[in-house]
Amino acid sequence: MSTPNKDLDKVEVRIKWDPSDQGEAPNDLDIIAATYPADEPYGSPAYLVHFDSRAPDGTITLDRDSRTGQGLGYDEVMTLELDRLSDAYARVVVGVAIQQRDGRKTFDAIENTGVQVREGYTTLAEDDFSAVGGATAAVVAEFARDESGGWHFHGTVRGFDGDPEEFAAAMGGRAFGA
Ligand SMILES: [Ca+2]
Repeated sequence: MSTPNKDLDKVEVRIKWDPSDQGEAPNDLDIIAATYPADEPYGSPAYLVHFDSRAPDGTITLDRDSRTGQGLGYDEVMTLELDRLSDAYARVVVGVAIQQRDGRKTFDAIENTGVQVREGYTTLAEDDFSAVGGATAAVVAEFARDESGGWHFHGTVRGFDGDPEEFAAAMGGRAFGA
């Protein structure tokens, strides 16, 4: 599903899922973006963006937030204005984590999950998490600057087992590949 794509300006990552059955703990998926410094692109994130954390310069924003998956269409949407990102940053990794507040929950346990990465009306990648059904979180997109400064996209879905905090700390590491 990988589509090499050069010189991206503004991209959108959106996810959808079905609510839990009545009486069960809510299904809450979160989009998490981690921005990495140019001088240490595989080090610790410079900052995270998710429902509870904003980009200091407003270039990455969570436009829609859901804690239940209720409603039509995409439930949670993040916009990344890569062309506005400071030169101090060279890499952005985006993941999706399932909240584990009420016990371990994997992608297999949630109906109709989907993720789409788009630039304008062009779909860069689309996935249903079926390949990582036993995971509690997954990396879904990676954006990196090339030597000319343009941003390009690596589409890949890689599973992770852990809570959202552990995932956010680990998702940009070498173990997840490049
Ligand atoms: Ca959420």
